[in-house]
Amino acid sequence: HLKALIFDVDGTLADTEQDGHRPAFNAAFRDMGLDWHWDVSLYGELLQVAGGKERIRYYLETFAPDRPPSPDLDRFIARLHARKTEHWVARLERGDIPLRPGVSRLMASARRAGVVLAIATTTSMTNVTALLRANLGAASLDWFPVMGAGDGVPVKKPAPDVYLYVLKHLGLPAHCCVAIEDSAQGLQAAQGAGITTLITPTDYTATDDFSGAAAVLEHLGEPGRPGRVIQGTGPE
Ligand code: XBP
Ligand code: MG
Repeated sequence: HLKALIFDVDGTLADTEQDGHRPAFNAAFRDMGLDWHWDVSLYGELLQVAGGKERIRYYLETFAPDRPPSPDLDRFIARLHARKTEHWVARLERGDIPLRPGVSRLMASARRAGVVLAIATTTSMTNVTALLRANLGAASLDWFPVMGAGDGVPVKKPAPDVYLYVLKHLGLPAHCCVAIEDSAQGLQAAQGAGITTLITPTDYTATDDFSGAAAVLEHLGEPGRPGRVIQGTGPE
């Protein structure tokens, strides 16, 4: 019996990466006088690393651009990432990042059916609340009694920590919940917590390995715009 729907955020609620997070990172680089630029294809590679701060660190280590002048790398990354978050929130507040098809409708019908909504994301609480507020209004924050965010758990996705955190705080066993994700990292995290997972991929994650997903759907559908079933039989 379904008791809770647990939503990933980036890629699942909205197609946030290419025209949201990516330009926000680039704007932060400019602000801090760095001549780095993450184009669409490089960003696709960097998405293998979940978490913005972790992604910056990986970029530094792998592509070895000039090391930042600061002797304290952690502080430098934190400052750069905070700047990126400001750009991201500004972009959301301009209404630049809409929800994907069917997201709002599914949330509404789940709520009517008494199914609890929750969030399990790698991004920060600031970013989640800004996305929800911008698209669904401030009252929507009350629809989610439990929100698990990246910095609130020891290890980010693909580790199951954030899903285990959400299950614990919902007080529900995994078999009463369904997770909705867009990436292989997210799928692994949800599966690691024993949760049945539905996938709606984005352009960046279209070629990910989704074996083990209950179904892979083009999107969550909208009246007159049914989502194509890519793998599996689709939701029953
Ligand atoms: C999304 C992420 C995030 C965003 C950037 O993963 O990996 O890092 O790209 O957000 P998921 P921050 O969809 O699995 O939650 O810069 O705030 O980390
Ligand atoms: Mg995602």
